[in-house]
Amino acid sequence: MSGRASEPRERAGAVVSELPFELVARGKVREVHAVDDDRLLLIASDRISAYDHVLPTPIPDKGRVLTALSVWWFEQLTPVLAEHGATHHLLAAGPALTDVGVPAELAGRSMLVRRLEMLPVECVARGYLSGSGTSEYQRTGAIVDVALPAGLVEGSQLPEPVFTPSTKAEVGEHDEAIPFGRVVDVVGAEQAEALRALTLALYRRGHEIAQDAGIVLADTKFEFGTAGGTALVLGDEVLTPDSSRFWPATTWSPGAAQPSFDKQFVRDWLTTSGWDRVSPPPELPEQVVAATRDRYVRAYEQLTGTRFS
Ligand code: PZK
Repeated sequence: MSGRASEPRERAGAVVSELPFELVARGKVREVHAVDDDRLLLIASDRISAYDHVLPTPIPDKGRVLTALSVWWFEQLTPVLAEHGATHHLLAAGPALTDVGVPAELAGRSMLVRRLEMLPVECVARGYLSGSGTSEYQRTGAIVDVALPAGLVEGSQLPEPVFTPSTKAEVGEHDEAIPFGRVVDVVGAEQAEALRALTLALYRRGHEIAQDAGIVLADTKFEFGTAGGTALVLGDEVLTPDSSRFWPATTWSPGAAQPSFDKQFVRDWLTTSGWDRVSPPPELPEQVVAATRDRYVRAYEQLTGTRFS
């Protein structure tokens, strides 16, 4: 992917005139820039996706909230990583980033990270049945090679969290669940076992912290890399609503689709708007934007126990 440094670029909520780093990867709502040979800058936009589309209306502060939440989770998870001989990729975030040339207006939505060799597997942990997991389970009684007990329904808590890795799909495609044996083929047995153990340990700790804050962490996806060795390094964003399913604990009730902590107002409005889910999606009304911004801020404040500002 080509990106020219210093070229003005449109962004949700802001036009950035001076970003002196080359674009190396772009996701639906985030991008990665190269700072130097050893460091990358992950920038979270205010864009929001729903039903596989990026909406034309940004959610103010979403990028700053998700970045602050990731940074907070990296700190919370450091002891779990250490128990497994692992680390994370975060080097710095926030105002300190102006020292490496990040414009002040972008610093709050940016993380400076170690450049890793990323492992080509998405490390998914599920503690509840939902989404593609439910459809797999209804068809086969399992999620790929992970057998589950009979009688589970959409939203059920699983007897134990499970590791259901997936492949990174091409742009526009959905990730595809793969058997553990495929992970072994790709990274070797020892690394595959380490990924599974660490993914489940991180999920368990995240679930425990979220539960204490009134949030059900239904599932999440981690990405790991290495940096010139065999030790695992936790990368990407962690335990945000964009990489995980967050449900309000107060309304958790297995048997039907659970309301999303963050996106439910957006989904409800889109499904009653007459949008066909194929055409470009419509602009969101301001009250849906405000309510959704509030949900992201509430997720941050509930989890961290501190005000977002
Ligand atoms: C890296 N991605 C996925 C994330 C996107 C795409 N520490 C790292 N070292 C090397 N590469 C990556 C990372 C991280 N994290 C991750 N692409 C490259 C990705 C965010 C936005 F557009």
